[in-house]
Amino acid sequence: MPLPPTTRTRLGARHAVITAESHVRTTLPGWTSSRVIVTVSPQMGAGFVQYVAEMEAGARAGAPPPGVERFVFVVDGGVTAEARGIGRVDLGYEGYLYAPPGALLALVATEATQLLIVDRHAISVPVGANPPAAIARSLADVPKLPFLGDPDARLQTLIPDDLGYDFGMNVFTFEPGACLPLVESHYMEHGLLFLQGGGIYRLEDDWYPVQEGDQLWMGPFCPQWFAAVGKEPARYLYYKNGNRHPLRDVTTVPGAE
Ligand code: UGY
Ligand code: MN
Repeated sequence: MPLPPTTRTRLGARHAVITAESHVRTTLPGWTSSRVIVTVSPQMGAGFVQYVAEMEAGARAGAPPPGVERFVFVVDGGVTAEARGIGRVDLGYEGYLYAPPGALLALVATEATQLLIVDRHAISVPVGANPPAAIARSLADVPKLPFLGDPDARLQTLIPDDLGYDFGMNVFTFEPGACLPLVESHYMEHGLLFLQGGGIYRLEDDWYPVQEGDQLWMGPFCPQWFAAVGKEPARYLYYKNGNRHPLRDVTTVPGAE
């Protein structure tokens, strides 16, 4: 009898590791010729949805639900996007787009394409702040800045650190052996995709080997630390909510009350 299959996927109280061998594909309303793999969602306690979309050439993305803002990152392939404020733009490898609620008019794959998408309910903009504007850019054009003074751990900030935006998307690049300078614990959540290389991630009291293609969820206050292991830099893309009072940006982790 064949042994049952195994997986590196793990679900903890305030974190998750989701790896490729456990992916299950589905469809979402409005998407054509596409399959999606939802890896982070409110069903596990998260305050946002993260998913991979696999699109055939010519496939169209469904519109975000009302009141939902969207971040799109091209992992592979390319898309043509149309959004209020930026018109029509082409996004290639590691191009990205942010669209506030109601701003994304079209997203069409120009070839076989894989996207990483984050959707979340937008929280109203504080009095005095500017409303968020759509953004389309290439990751290669975003400066890499040392994180807390460490030139071997560099951060790219994809969405402006401006009160109009209620979340950020960043890319961290760690040279082999570099690590986070502290075990962080914060009310903000993360959704994460490894783009390159790998290392060891501490999440709560568990330690995981992680590599390209793996996705993580870190819920509120999940203790977290990372060290890059291997002969190439480790790079990851991550979501982080912020810029809103925590009473207006509440994530409910099941069983945490
Ligand atoms: O921005 C952050 O909180 C980041 N340093 N966290 C992380 O990489 N796990
Ligand atoms: Mn963090």
